[in-house]
Amino acid sequence: MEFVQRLEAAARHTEDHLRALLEECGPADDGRLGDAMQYAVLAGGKRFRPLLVIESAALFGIEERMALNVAAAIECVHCYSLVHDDLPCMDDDNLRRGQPTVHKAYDEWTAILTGDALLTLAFEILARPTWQPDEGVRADLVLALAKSAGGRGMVEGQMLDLEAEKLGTPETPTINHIRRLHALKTGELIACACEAGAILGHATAIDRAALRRYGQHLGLAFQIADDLLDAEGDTEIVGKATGKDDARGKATLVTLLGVDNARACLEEAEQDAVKSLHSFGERGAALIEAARFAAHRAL
Ligand code: GRG
Repeated sequence: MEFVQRLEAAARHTEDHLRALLEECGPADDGRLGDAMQYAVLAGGKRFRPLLVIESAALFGIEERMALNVAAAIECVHCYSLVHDDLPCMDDDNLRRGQPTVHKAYDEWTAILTGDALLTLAFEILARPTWQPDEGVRADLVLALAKSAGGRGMVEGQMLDLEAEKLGTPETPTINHIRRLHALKTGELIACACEAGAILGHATAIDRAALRRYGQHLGLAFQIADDLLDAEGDTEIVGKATGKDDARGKATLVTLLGVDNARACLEEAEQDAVKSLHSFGERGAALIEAARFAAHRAL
């Protein structure tokens, strides 16, 4: 199967699973919160992180139906982060996935509570005993996601990003500062999606570390591609506002290094990601294609 077809299939299956999970574990009545959670989760998105969970787990012979629960949990965390990031007090965006952001379609307090509910739902999905009999695997997944999403992971990355933009600290961001910010804000959740496949597959510590490393390089490539799309992309295609980093004077690898040098960094990150898969041989083909997709994506 071509990579794009794999991604589309993973997206379809993850969405079906998310729909069922929201039905089963979402708010008990058909009110505003349940409605907004569905809006935040089911209205589009590439579902790239779910694909990474599915393909990483497949390396160890784990069937897609076992990986889908983890894929859905990580996608819930991703969607929560987008809903909160779009709020006026953070990135202040009106458009996400080609549609009004949650606080525009509803209001700010609904958007905050929707994000809160999605974040906690993610951990409920992982902790429920029914889908995975091995409690060690469940606990390991909960721990990995908590570490990647929290105050030493994605939230810390978001904090560094907002401090730079709103407080102007550090006054002169270095390339290393930006790389660290990206590693936390974008890389941690992507690395967690890859590591989760290894956890599901009871992988050796060496294979697990290799997948995490792959995810970290992939995360950097994904973020530089995002910054290039902001600089050069078309809002109609990307589904969100573009040209924002330049207009706000935001430091990114593209604004600091220029488009050509940023593209060179992107290619290096893609190659580093591929190198991390070396020990998997031909079994790593799907993840190599995922790295190519992340680096050359148009949306
Ligand atoms: C609010 C704690 C908190 C964190 C927010 C994810 C995030 C951190 C901010 C979103 C803004 C941004 C550009 C983040 C970098 C990661 C990224 C490129 C997110 C968009 O992910 P895609 O392209 O989105 O996978 P879709 O819509 O396809 O799911």
